[in-house]
Amino acid sequence: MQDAITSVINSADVQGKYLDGPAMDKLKSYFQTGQLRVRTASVISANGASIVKEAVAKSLLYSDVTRPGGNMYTCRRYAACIRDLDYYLRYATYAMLAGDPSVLDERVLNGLKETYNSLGVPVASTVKAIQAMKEVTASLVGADAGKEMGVYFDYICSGLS
Ligand SMILES: CCC1=C(C)/C(=C/C2=NC(=C\c3[nH]c(/C=C4\NC(=O)[C@H](C)[C@H]4CC)c(C)c3CCC(=O)O)/C(CCC(=O)O)=C2C)NC1=O
Repeated sequence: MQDAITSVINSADVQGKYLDGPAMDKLKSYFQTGQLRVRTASVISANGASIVKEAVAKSLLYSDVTRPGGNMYTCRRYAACIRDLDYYLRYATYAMLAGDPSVLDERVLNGLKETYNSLGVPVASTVKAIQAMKEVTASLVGADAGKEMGVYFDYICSGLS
């Protein structure tokens, strides 16, 4: 897994150079947003369960997926879906803290689409639920932090689609 610092340093190292102006600017903006990132992560971790619950209510409840024959129907599958949304929220928060999406590629998206396809988990409904989490999270943490979290929620959605 990379973060905003290692990714800038690695690319300078490949060229055998000190950090140039744009690389320094990237680091500067990462450090400047450090407190915001930490504060955002602590608000999200204190409210994780309710973020997921509200997102499910907004996007999935009483839709075809929760009815008999739907992929969330039965307690076991409902619980698996909630657990997946917990994963997405937690890993999006890690990526936001790191300022880099590589943790999502390595630990979440790797093989996920194939797993979903083989189990018949509907990707469109999953994307809808992740977008709902993005909205619920933004209303909780505020516009700037919500926008930064949105980058990583969107990253998961495009990795699934
Ligand atoms: C940390 C990385 C990680 C991820 C991301 C992950 C996802 C993941 N979700 C799964 C299943 C599942 N995922 C869902 C999810 C849903 N069904 C719906 O209709 C909804 C739209 C959606 C929730 C938003 C369901 C219902 C299953 C169970 C499917 C089945 O067994 O029939 C499975 C198959 C194995 C299992 O049931 O546990 C995996 C591997 N596992 C991991 O270790």
